Amino acid sequence: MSHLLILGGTTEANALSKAVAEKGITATYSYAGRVDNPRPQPLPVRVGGFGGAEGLARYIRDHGISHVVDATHPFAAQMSHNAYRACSDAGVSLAALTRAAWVEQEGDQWQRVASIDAAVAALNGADKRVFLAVGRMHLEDFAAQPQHHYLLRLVDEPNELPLPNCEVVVSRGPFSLDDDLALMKRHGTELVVSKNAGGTGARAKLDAARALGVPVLMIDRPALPQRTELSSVAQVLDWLSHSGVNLGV
Ligand code: 3Y8
Ligand code: NAP
Repeated sequence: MSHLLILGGTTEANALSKAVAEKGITATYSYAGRVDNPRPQPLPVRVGGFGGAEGLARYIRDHGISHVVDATHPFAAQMSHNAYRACSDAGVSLAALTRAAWVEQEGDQWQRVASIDAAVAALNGADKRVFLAVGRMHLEDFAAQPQHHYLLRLVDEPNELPLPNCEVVVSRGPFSLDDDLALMKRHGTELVVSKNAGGTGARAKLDAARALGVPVLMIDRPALPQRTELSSVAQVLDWLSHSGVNLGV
């Protein structure tokens, strides 16, 4: 009997969830529990950490998980490393559903940095109007550069903010070019700070930056484990069927 665990939290994970549910494949969708109201899924959902790689290996054994698809965000590196270790310990198949990194295009003005810390360091200097589109979890790091006027886009209303000079937009993606153009014009954005998330859900800010002639500070992805990487739902379904999962009709 197969049972698929989807490590979710992305647009691609949601597309996979829909396809897996439609095929009647036994599966569970997993969220970390980062936001107040995660998007509902057409599969049974579990929320919260597993307790490290050991906890995930235990979850796999206790729930008869036969396959794991790591469809987490490319910056969810700890989860991806844990999934790799847990699946090899528990002897179950693992594949990642990933999306290609964004690449600089004609008209883009990117400065690439290797990490969030490097992005903080690169913000040294005179105050600017900065669209800090990296979420909530690392905002404290940017308190080292309080001189800027920040536009923050967050999924949930924040409790407190570590930045003295900022305005907040509460909005979850996927985002549109028109909305991001209007947002950046209204804010008078002079620099966009972005993780290289890839995919379609968050790229509107890059297209808006290009259209407005605004530079982008682009944070490269952290290192991820060497694992089977698939780039579409169809490839995942094919991988499942070739590793013994009955795709129903
Ligand atoms: C909880 C689950 C869909 C999936 C939506 C994708 C697209 C929109 C773009 C900007 C960038 C950011 C952030 C972002 C995007 C999708 C996708 C994606 C970036 C949800 C979701 C969860 C999270 C967690 C959240 C983080 C934050 C990061 C906001 C659901 C909506 C900035 C990443 O407040 C917090 O603690 C937020 C935490 C991790 C990064 C951070 O450091 O704060 N995502 N985002 C998941 C869980 O609990 O397991 O409700 O859907 C999912 C999505 N966020 O089709 O609907 O696939 O990438 N998410 C980044 O890229 O920089 C926003 O504003 O331009
Ligand atoms: P992370 O730093 O790699 O993971 C930290 C810990 O959070 C993990 O060790 C695990 O806890 C728990 N965790 C992470 N993802 C989980 C999941 N899908 N199900 C259950 N537990 C999970 O992860 P993150 O960057 O905080 O990302 C958390 C979630 O937000 C993921 O679902 C990710 O896809 C989504 N997301 C993240 C970003 C981003 O920019 N980081 C962007 C969009 C969406 P234990 O060690 O206790 O098991």
